[in-house]
Amino acid sequence: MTADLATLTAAVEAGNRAVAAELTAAALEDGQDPKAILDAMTAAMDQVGRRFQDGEIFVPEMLISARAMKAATAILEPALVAAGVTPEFTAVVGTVEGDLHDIGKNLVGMMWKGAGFEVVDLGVNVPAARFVEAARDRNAQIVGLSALLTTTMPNMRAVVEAVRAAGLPAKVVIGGAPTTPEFAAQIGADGQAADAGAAVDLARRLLAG
Ligand code: B1M
Repeated sequence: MTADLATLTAAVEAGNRAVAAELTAAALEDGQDPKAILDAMTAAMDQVGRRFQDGEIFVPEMLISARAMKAATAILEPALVAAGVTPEFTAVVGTVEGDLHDIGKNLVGMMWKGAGFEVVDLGVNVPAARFVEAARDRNAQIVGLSALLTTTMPNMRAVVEAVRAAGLPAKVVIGGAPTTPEFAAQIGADGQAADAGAAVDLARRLLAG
C-alpha cells in the first residue's frame, strides 16, 4: 500500500479504520515524519468537526471517524513518543457530579484528541474536587464539563468556583444539551460549546489567548 498522506486524511474522514491503520503503518515504514502523519489525521478530524457543525453528518459518522483516528494513532503513538512529539495542550474532561450521560462528553474528548490535545477523561459523576485535582496534577490548560440534566447543571458552577478558588489558570469550557452561552457566563465559565466540533474551535480560540 502506498503511504500517501492525502489518502490517510480521506480514510480517517471516511471512518475507514482498516485503511487508516494500514496507511499509518506504511507511512512509518516509509520513514515519513510522525508529526506529518498526525497532521494528516488532524486535518481529517477538523473537516469532520466542520461537517458535523454544518449538519452534513451526524453523531454516528463522527464516531466512526474518531474510531478510525483512534486506531491509527495507536499505531503512531510509539513513533510520536520516540520523535519527542508531545501534545501542546492538556485537557481534563468529565461529566459533572450526579450525571451519568457520557456519549457527548466522549465525543468532545475524541475531537480534542483529534485536534492534538492530550485528553484526561475523568468519566462520569465527577465531583468538583476531582476536576481540580486532575487539572492541577496534569497542568491542564482546559477543563471541560458536560451535563445533560437540568438538575446537574448547577454542579458546573461548583466546578468553576473550585477551579478558580484553587488558583488554577485553566480555562473552563462547558457543554451538553441544557447549557447555553448565557448560563456559562452566569457561572463564570470561559465558554460554552453546542457540539463537539464547536468545542474544538472554542478551546483553540481560548488557548490562542
Ligand atoms: Co437520559 N435524559 N436520563 N439517559 N438521556 C436525557 C438527557 C433527557 C433529555 C431525555 C428526555 O427526557 N427527553 C432527560 C433530561 C431531561 C432534563 O433534565 N432536561 C434524561 C433523563 C431525565 C434521564 C434520567 C433522569 C432518566 C431516569 O432515570 N428517570 C436518567 C439520569 C441518570 C443520571 O445521569 N443520573 C437518565 C439516564 C440515561 C441513560 C443511562 C439510560 C442513557 C445514558 C447512557 C450514556 O450516556 N452512556 C440516557 C440517554 C442515552 C439519554 C438521551 C436519550 C440521549 C443522550 C445522548 O447521548 N445524546 C437524552 C435525550 C436526548 O438527548 N435526545 C437523555 C447524544 C449525544 C451525542 O448528545 O450528549 O447532547 P449530547 O452531546 C452533544 C452536545 O450536547 C455537546 O456535544 C455533544 C456532541 O455534539 N456536548 C458538549 C456534550 N457535552 C459537552 C461538553 C463540551 C462541549 C459540548 O465541552 C466540555
